[in-house]
Amino acid sequence: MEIVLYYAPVTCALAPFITLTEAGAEFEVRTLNFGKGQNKSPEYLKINPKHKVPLLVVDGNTLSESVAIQTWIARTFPQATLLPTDPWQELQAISLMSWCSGGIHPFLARINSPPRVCDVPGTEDSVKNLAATNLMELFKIVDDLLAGRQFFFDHFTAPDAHFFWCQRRARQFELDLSGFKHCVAHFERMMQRPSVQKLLAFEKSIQDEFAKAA
Ligand SMILES: N[C@@H](CCC(=O)N[C@@H](CS)C(=O)NCC(=O)O)C(=O)O
Repeated sequence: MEIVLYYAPVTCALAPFITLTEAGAEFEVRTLNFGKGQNKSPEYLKINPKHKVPLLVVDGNTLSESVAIQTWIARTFPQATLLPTDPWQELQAISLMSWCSGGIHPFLARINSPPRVCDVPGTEDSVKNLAATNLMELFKIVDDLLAGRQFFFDHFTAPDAHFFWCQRRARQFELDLSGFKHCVAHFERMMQRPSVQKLLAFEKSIQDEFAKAA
């Protein structure tokens, strides 16, 4: 089986990178340089008209959307138990990832690029501030979920990788999450994982490459 992950530094494609690594999968990473618009190149648009990452290509078949990709990885490498085995708990995990993707991510995207949601001059700060306020409410919910726990379930599963990305992105936008002690502890725990260390080293090497090419 040939597995290819389309990825760009800093993006949510880091979640499936971590999950594939945790699965022990062999996979090739094809990196897109967003700064050079490679996600909007005719070649990439042919395989992903949404011009987004992550995109997984398995033996030539494409799969977009993080939640589907994470679920595919978990199902394809069951020995890694990347989703809980109990069916109800499995759906709870999918629910969490859907929320990361559809509930948390859109507010992070607004901070990243306010004009994509509002092009009225002078509203940029307001868009960012509203997104930050919403994110604080969402991180409080996660903080309560993680209270007394190392991970969302009784061991590392795919939603941990997905939420790790959300929290990392929020920190990159300098949101003060220090009040959310359980989220902070989760982030620190995730940072210790070899899969995350591998991702961070890979990301750095790509960022250095892009900086040289700029
Ligand atoms: N719902 C999608 C969101 C993917 C997404 O928004 N990816 C961003 C990076 S975090 C992207 O590729 N943006 C490029 C663009 O919109 O042109 C998922 O969960 O996979």
